[in-house]
Amino acid sequence: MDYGGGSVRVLILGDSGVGKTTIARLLTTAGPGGGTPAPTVGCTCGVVRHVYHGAEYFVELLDIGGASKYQAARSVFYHNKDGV
Ligand SMILES: Nc1nc2c(ncn2[C@@H]2O[C@H](COP(=O)(O)OP(=O)(O)O)[C@@H](O)[C@H]2O)c(=O)[nH]1
Ligand SMILES: [Mg+2]
Repeated sequence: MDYGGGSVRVLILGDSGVGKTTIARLLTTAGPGGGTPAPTVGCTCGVVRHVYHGAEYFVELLDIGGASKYQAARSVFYHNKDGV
């Protein structure tokens, strides 16, 4: 597949329990998945193909765990981002 538009990295950030994993599942699988998502430890990556103005983009969604005890570990995911 030709991703002529390149790749785009979007971070999904927020407190625990606000629905980050649910919206990541909706965007990447066209459905919320079954049941309550397990808590996200670290980061879960999803990929979605998006066509915009005739170009295909490879969109990486980084669903980043919001629990305060992982605060120090989160910054490793904040590099090379294109959106939040
Ligand atoms: N009512 C309602 N519940 C939601 C919505 N999005 C997520 N939830 C529920 O909120 C809880 C936490 O969702 P989750 O995606 O794990 O949140 P995360 O911790 O931010 O990743 C789960 O029980 C979800 O089913 C929403 O838009 N409306
Ligand atoms: Mg989560």
